[in-house]
Amino acid sequence: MSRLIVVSNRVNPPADTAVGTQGGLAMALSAALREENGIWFGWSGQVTDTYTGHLSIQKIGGVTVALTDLEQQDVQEYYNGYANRTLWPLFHYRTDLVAFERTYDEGYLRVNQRFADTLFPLIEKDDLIWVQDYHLLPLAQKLREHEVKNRIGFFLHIPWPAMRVFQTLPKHMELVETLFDYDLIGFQTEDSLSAFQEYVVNCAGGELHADGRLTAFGKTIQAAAFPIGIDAEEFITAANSDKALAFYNLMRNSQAGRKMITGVDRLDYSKGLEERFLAYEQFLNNHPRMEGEVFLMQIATATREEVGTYQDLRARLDSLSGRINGEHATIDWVPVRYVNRAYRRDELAGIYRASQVGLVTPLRDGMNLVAKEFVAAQDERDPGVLILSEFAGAAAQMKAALIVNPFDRQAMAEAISEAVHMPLKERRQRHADLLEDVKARDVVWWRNDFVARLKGEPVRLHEVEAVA
Ligand code: ADQ
Repeated sequence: MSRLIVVSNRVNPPADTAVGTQGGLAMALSAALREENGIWFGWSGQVTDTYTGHLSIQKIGGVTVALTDLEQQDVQEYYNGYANRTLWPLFHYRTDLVAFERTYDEGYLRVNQRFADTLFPLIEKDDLIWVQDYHLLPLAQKLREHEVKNRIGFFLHIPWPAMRVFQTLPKHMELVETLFDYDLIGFQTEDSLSAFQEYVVNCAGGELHADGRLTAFGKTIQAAAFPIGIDAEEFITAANSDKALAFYNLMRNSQAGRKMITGVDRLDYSKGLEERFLAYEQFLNNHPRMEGEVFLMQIATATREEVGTYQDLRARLDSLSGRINGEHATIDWVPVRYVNRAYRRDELAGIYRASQVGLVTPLRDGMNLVAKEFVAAQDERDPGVLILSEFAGAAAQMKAALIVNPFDRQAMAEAISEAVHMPLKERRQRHADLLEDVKARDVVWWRNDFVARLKGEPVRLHEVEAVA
């Protein structure tokens, strides 16, 4: 029987399946791995003095995981370097923040080689291999060098940038050539898929066939959009749990009748947090009567703290939130509650449910699962309003949200005003439309579609069209 091997930079299967403690993606991948008797392979998160290639195989929550340690230089050059200082900003259109350093490039290829060398002995003849995200773009090429003939798929969780942006990457063509060692490449959106196709056809001299296959570098692959979802049922259950209710009550009490506008993000420049703070300030300036009637609850968990750009961003946000509070606060009202902590999923669900507005305004985002979680957590009888950036992948599906351009401060300020004043009937209608899609295209739908396509089974295109 064929097994599924998932490969990702970090491996995080749930140790227990208790609602509220785990991310939907980790749960969905773990469920697939349990069903298909699979293995989850990746970096342990541990650092050794020198790379040993030692594999630690364990069972966590019924899932077999195979972990390898990396050495410090690997982490610096591959993870903090090429992945997070080169590819992440580039793929999010921040060419101004991209660092091109030869050592990063070398470290990235070296770690992909190490992953392939370490994974190779585990692979059996009929196994399906599913590689996740931008850390591991060249992995299939390194596996093929070991004569691995298995079907290998790749899913990119972040956007694929427009051709002229991607071309700023030194050795861009070599990187794309490595992708032609996969059988199937999945993107979050049609927009990313078209950008990739455009590059292949117009820059790499390839061919796009009528059935969507792409030929270049003497090889033919499948490429398609597979928009990721959340585990909607699990999140709805979490939102109705005792823990969520406790958080809901806590928030409602502390709101004291004021409307809560909520943002939940990793502290990342792609999430548009500065622009969001400024738009909220603009809203207060435009609508002085709303002072004391609303507040912004921004939860932003620090990530990638070893990368300087993230330290700078954190300092700017500290100062911006301080400035807005300094200018607008009164003795009994603070306009911005800015929190740098992480919360459990059931706690987050309670916070979303207590919110009148969800503000999800990334400058660029592969999908954005917070938008979907916000919708799933709402009380259908009295739902909050989702404001969503047109540059989040989720915007292609979530058309009943208030769609905004996060670079347009005035338009965002007016969307906040529209959201806080929206009548109940319209809120319910918009929410019902959004929830239908969040439930229909959940994470299990996404995973099954990708795996079926990787196995060579026809995708459920008719279902995509039906809910679109
Ligand atoms: P991320 O950039 O991490 O993911 P997102 O899709 O919003 O972005 O997922 C963030 C997750 O972290 C959500 O499940 C959210 O609940 C959780 N989270 C955020 N802040 C938190 C906090 N303070 N406490 C607890 N949990 C918190 C990448 C891509 C996205 C893509 C996903 C999945 O950048 O575009 O949607 O992968 O493919």
